[in-house]
Amino acid sequence: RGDDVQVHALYSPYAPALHPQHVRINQRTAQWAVRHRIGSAELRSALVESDIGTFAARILPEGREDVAQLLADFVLWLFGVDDGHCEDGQLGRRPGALAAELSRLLRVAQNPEAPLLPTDRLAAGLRDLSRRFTALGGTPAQKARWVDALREYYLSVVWEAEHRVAGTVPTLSDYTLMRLYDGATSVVLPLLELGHGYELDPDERDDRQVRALAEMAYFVICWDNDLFSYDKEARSGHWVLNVITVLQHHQGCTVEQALALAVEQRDRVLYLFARCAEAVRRTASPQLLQYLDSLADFVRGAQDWGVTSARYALGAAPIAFTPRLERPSLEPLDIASVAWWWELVDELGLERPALQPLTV
Ligand code: 3E9
Ligand code: MG
Ligand code: MG
Ligand code: MG
Ligand code: MG
Ligand code: MG
Repeated sequence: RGDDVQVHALYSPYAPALHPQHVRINQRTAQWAVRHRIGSAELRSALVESDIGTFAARILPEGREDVAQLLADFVLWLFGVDDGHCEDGQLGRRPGALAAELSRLLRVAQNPEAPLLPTDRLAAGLRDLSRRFTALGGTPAQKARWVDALREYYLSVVWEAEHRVAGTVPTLSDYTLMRLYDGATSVVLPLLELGHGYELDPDERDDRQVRALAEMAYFVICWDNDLFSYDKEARSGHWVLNVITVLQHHQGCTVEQALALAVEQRDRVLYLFARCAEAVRRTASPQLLQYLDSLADFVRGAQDWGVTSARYALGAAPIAFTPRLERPSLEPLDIASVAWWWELVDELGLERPALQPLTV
């Protein structure tokens, strides 16, 4: 990592896992990107070198290979949008025009037969993904869920674009809320169900505690990404939002202090996730058990992919993981948009760890 920016072993209680067909999945995703000519030639070759198929193979280590393939192609497509349109592209500085283009893409996802954006390659790629989602057995309700999740991702990148144009830095609470969606984590969840051949009861999936668990997973995946991608984003020469930047800006602290704070935050949320998931499992349906397993695979998969992918180039100074947290805490973070997650501690009757840290 950069000169004085050092992350020690990160807390991660889950075991690494990888689909046995990961090499084939990764190769096919590279072929898919080339066939659909996703992004500029430069972006495409960078994406093809990033082992995105391996990422999907880590998210669905025991899932259907055809769904892992769909997920891999979809994640590559998402990077095509996030890098190509939002972060490096012209639309990323025009929130209104970005909203219009993303709304057309949303319609293509929902109705691939609609003759919208007929010559656009990202639209053609999305059409293929949408058709495959249905062909692989995705139900109308799962498809609607996927389209809705894309909509919340799109809404958050428009929010992000406004900050990019204005050159402003959101508050930590606003950043957290926006980041729950602009990491494109929620769009992956319908594929976790499809990948294991079940449909979670909507009342179980949207149960307040279960939704809190999914959101905690999004938080950890995005905070970890902010740690892994900090160098890439700081070096890019572009305005990029990242929790390190947000903390530095609002707390007036150094990069090292911001980094330590971000690590403390992701530790606290991941510990809360692990403890709450353990408690929720006691009364969970078989489908919910699988869903919780998949959330853990997603968290761990994002970590193992993040520290090894050429995209972040951390290879020379890899970050290690440890299943032990030295000072576990169930005290809430002071972040208004997500502090309610800690209400689960009493709701689920969790016992607090004996030694609480003295500082917050
Ligand atoms: C957003 O974060 C990255 C997503 C839009 C790319 C697609 C990834 C997923 C669907 C799975 C979630 C994985 C993550 C968040 C790595 P950002 O900071 O723009 O990603 P970057 O790679 O540029 O740091
Ligand atoms: Mg982004
Ligand atoms: Mg990015
Ligand atoms: Mg960039
Ligand atoms: Mg990032
Ligand atoms: Mg497992």
